[in-house]
Amino acid sequence: MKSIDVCLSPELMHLYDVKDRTVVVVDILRATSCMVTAFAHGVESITPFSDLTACQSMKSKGYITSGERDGKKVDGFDRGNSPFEYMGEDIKEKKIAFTTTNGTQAIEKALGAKKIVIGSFLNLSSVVKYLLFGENSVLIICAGWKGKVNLEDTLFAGAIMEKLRNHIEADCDAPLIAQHLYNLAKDDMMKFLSNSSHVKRLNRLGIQKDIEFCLTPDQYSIVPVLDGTGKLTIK
Ligand code: 3SL
Repeated sequence: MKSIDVCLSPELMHLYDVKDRTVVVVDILRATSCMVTAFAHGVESITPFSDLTACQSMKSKGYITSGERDGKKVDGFDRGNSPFEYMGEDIKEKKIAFTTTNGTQAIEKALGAKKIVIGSFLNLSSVVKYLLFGENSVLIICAGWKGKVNLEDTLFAGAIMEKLRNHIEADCDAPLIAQHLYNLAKDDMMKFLSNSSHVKRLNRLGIQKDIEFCLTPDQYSIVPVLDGTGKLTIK
């Protein structure tokens, strides 16, 4: 039977060997939710960057540049990190260079995995199917916040665990913790997360509607996958 593990913070990645695993990177609020939304609206590719300058330099190569730090759009970038910025006709068939505080850093930590895919509640069932029919064991990397654990990414890991529970074995207790939390939260995730650190942070920025949207399951049926050249596509 395949197995599943959950890395609750990118700082714990040294504990995991990913070379034979499919890694799901998740940053519910909001990086991976934005990426999934962008692909659902016709973006050709997204190249993730951990570094702001490297990301911004892609502008001269014809990329849309997306830059977020501490929840805010970075000056000089074309877009920030709200899913509602990735729903227009103007992003169709475009290439995006993307950098965020935690999400794109977590993707970098996953390099070396057999496969790297992007997860969010918006494409939850598609990710579940992808993992179910794939041959590899799984690691979910929760992007967290600057090395610290967060609730919303853990809930997503729990949702995956809950849906795959009859098909996959937990490697350690992190998937079980996530699953328990998800089962407590699933009927009203907004309420469950109301005291969470990043929801409070985003509420201070006045982006309540982003939070509600990012917690809505199954809006899109796609799974972005990182290719050998470092870009995400949905081929
Ligand atoms: O950390 C990240 O990658 C972002 O998703 C954070 S924020 O939601 O834009 O604040």
